[in-house]
Amino acid sequence: MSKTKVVQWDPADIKEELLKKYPPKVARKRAKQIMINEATESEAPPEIVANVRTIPGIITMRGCTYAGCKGVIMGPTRDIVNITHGPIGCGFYSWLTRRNQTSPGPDGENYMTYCFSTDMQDQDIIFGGEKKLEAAIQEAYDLFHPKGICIFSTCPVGLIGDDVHAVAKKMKAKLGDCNVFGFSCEGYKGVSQSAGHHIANNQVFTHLVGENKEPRTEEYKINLLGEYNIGGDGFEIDRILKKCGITNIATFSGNSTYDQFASAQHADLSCVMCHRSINYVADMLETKYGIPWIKVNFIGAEATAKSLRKIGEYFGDKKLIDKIEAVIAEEMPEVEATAKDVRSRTEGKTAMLFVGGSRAHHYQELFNEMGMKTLSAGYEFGHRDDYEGRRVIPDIKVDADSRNIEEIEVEADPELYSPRKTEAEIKALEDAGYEFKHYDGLNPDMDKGTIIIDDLNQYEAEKLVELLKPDLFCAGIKEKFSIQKLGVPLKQLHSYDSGGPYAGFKGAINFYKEIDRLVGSKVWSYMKAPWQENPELTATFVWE
Ligand code: CFM
Repeated sequence: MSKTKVVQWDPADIKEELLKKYPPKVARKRAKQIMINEATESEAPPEIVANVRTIPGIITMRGCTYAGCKGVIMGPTRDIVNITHGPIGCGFYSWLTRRNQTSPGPDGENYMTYCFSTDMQDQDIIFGGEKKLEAAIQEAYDLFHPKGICIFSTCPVGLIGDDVHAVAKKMKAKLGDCNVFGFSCEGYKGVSQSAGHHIANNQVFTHLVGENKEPRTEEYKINLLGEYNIGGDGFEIDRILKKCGITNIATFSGNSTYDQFASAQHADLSCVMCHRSINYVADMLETKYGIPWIKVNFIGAEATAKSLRKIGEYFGDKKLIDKIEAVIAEEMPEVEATAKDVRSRTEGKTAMLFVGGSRAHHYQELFNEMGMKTLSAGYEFGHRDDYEGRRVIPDIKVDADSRNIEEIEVEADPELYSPRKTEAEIKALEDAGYEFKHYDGLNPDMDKGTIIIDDLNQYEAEKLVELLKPDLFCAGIKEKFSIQKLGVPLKQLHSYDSGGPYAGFKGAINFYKEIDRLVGSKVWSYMKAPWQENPELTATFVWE
């Protein structure tokens, strides 16, 4: 049975359909988070409401602040012991589910396979959990002697008032050779995991960055910010960087080590992959140490080549530029051959992408390379700048929820601040079209008339699929099976299902092949859910 596309829908009708079932107040709020790209109704580009609370009762795709801090930012670091202070479920469900891969390296240190938790019980909630936390830190130290121990607060910790920072300070002093610090990243602290990113970035910058003073003598030193090595993406990017002769001092934080964070101030350029989760660190590194930052994207072969060239142009050294061109020339033929092969089958197919804060944008590069069209996309927790570009940052309203997240004061370091380029050098680059601290966001890269939706929910996801019948839906595990039951394949762009890497050149090849198979398979459309085949089940109460 072939699927027929509903072509008669116009985006305004789709939006209306999505909102139709809501009570008026909910519909009014959601209407501001559903936008028709380049809407014709107004001259100015339309604004989207983002980073606001999910309406109670709605089944959101979002995660919590603890997940953003522990799971996303600190979780991928392999030689820091990450202790969850809270009930066991919080630690267990944030343990290895994100597929951030690690490779131990010559030191052999890798705590990724352990799940550390204080396993709070009722009595800890009543009498306080600080003593238990102290004991857990001591136990972890005695067993592993790690360079660092991080403590993550879950909801009950904030509710009962355990002071994780005081415990961390006390234990740091007691242990002497282990950096212990904590995060007030209770799950409820912000409207989504985005708040957790900010909290994590602030603490890492305060307690860790800059600690290793040992000078670095390598050439072309960069930091790679916002790359978390999901499915081995970071390994592929590191392979390419190494081949080009670029030194990656610190990745924040895929397969990273304590020492990488501690040495980040030695880099001469910060390259930001995931703008949402880490732009704070890029800004702080610039303010304190004088390291400029650029936006890069290693998702998509063309985007990878472009990002490498951007790094080359920054250093401006012919040796590096030539090497980068040689690497691109060597890697691209296989990519192009695979793209050409799959395109005969993928051209014109349609996709929808709803992922956290970056991937709903970045992955459109790969779909474009396959000739596929993105009908609708959005972030779970992106901010307006991730949609509309950084130019809107000064206009973003700071609400009570954002004010709840600590802003730290960063100043130029009296000894270590040294601008990597003179003002004249920066100006010359900018005059030639080079963009520092620049991100245009998702909207300009999407076609006119496509539908951009912030904080999509279960109901709207199913409705969208029903109305637009895409060939592929990209989201996460929570959405996977409900969408597939509608007959549409779902590719997980958080964990990559069991696949990856998808970054860089080899990753692009992997992605083309996998998506080709997914959109070419009719298996999901053959499936019938029991309720589609049989009349609705009825039942009666026993007393009737
Ligand atoms: Fe950045 Fe990420 Fe993402 Fe993100 Fe995430 Fe992730 Fe994501 Mo899942 S840091 S915003 S909080 S790119 S875990 S590796 S896939 S929602 S789009």
